[in-house]
Amino acid sequence: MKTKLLMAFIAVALPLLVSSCGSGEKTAGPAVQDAAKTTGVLVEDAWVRATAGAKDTSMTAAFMSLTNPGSADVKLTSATSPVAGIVQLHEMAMKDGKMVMQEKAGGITVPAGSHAHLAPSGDHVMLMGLKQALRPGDEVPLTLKFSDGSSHDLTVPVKAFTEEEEHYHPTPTPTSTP
Ligand SMILES: [Cu+2]
Repeated sequence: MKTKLLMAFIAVALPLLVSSCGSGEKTAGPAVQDAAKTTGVLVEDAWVRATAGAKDTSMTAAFMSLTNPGSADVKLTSATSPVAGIVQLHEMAMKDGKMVMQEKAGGITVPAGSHAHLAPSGDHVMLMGLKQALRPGDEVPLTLKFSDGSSHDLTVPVKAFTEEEEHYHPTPTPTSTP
């Protein structure tokens, strides 16, 4: 009887636990990768920021949630995309009181049994030297390579350039005169 209850609890609670992290944005829609090919790190909710409306249309960034179900840390070590001349792994850092982005030495660690969230104002996959404009609704091929030797070929949706622009280009808050 007790065992039965416990099993029921596990069946209900486990999916919740697994999905509880990074569930803030559930706008990504269906999974962007073939689950059958998944090894090592899981990639979820990947998206690329559209260049439409951006000040600098030669570069943009990809964001995603990475989950490492294994017992050893894994690093995202590199990424490539046919739409970009250069792809780098970036982090945001405070320099002289200003948030700047810079290449993340050694890659982005996905801790064992945990997550890494690539998000605006945090770590991101930087796409530079874009060969085309990226509009909402477009899809961008993106290949991720991990330190465990695995790689993921993704098709990542492009989403509208929104308020996170201010993390890259701080602008004064509009003030309304009383
Ligand atoms: Cu960057």
